[in-house]
Amino acid sequence: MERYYQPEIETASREQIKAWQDERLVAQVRHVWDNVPYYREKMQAAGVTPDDIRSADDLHKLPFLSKDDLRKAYPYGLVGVPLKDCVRIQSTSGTTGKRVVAFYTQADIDLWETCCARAITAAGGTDEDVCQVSYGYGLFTGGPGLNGGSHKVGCLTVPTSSGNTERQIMFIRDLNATILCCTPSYAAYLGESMKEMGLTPEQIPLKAGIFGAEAWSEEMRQSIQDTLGIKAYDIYGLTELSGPGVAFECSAQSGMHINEDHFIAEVIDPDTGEVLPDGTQGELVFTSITKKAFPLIRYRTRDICVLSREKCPCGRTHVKMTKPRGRTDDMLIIRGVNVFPSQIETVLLNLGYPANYQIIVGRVNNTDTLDVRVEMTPEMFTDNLGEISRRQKELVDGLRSMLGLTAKVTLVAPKSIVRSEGKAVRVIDNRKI
Ligand code: DLL
Repeated sequence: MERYYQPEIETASREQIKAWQDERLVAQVRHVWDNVPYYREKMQAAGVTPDDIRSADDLHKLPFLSKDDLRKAYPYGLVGVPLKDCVRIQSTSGTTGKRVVAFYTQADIDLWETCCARAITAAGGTDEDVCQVSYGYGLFTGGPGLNGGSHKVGCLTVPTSSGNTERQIMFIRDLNATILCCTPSYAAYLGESMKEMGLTPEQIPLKAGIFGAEAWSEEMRQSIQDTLGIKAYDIYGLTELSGPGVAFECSAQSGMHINEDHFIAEVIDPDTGEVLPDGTQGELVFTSITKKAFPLIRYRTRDICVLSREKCPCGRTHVKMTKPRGRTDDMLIIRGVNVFPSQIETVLLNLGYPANYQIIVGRVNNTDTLDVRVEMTPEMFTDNLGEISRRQKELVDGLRSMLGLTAKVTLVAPKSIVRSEGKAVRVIDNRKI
């Protein structure tokens, strides 16, 4: 039974989607003007009033909202409804020092969970499935969002939260879990641990994984799929916009459909703010058109991706976004060259290394240094120095051709790089200290 495949919405014509967006945007702009003084002041400063917004074509007239605005308005300054109508907050991990608190009415939670239910359904989930949610529960949106989606689909939900790898594996095996939701780095870790226990993909009951919350490469997808014997689907979202489920992958596994009945997506040039045509890489900007407690208009995500409206074999018509290549604030500038950690990951995985690595950036004599610590698999591990230096050279060459930079590569023993149970921390930038 596929209650959360909603073809009347998910395969609607472009005209129908546009009509929903027009109507909902006009109402949302009126809502923030009437109820959020912070927005009204920003709009007044930009010389726009709700009367100027007659359809989604007028979206570009509205000012952008940035993480800086969220910080200024913290904690209550962007709330659009009386607090008595809010039933929950969620918050970001604050790893970049910019904690965000998002507010939800019951209706906001319902639409968020519906988005997550669509994602689980698109990954083949039904009420026959056992869905283990190994994203963190609590302030992080991963656990609560997928938990709610799993309930809506009617899966038997196993709310393990993150961590305690032995127990995770025990539940997967004992309860015959068929769907696993967690970060891709934790999925890789679980896969590695099961392999070490001698489990073959055929002995693992999982059939699908719903992995997101951090950038992961196609190579990493392939490696997780092979180890766990599953299909691995990407899911995207951010706390500011509700959490996971803003966009999700379908059976085509080639980009994520954005839930366009709830969010309008634009891609802009991060330097000029100019709106770019579909198919061009730029910064993703979202407008939430249905959420009421924490409505965000033209929110700059800092995520870099490309939008595509090409016909999808799954039949869904909602616009697709590519896997975010990284964030504008993840991008490292090393000796003047732009480097995304995901590019380094691609080189390592293509050469057969696991996705366990650390990127250390420093500065010596006013020159940036790039050190990459790469973990070997147990099969690669050797004390043959000739073999190690051959491997190092191969990695240095691979990185040079991908990045145009010479990196120092250090090969380290299996399991010596700390594993992540949530979002992996791969970059240490000592230049900022
Ligand atoms: O990470 C929400 C989430 C939970 C998404 C579980 C998917 C699964 P935040 O902690 O607010 O929310 O972080 C949001 O994470 O702006 C992206 O930079 C990054 N991100 C999220 N999903 C993906 C993905 C959650 N699939 C930030 N690929 C976003 C790449 C992702 N990056």
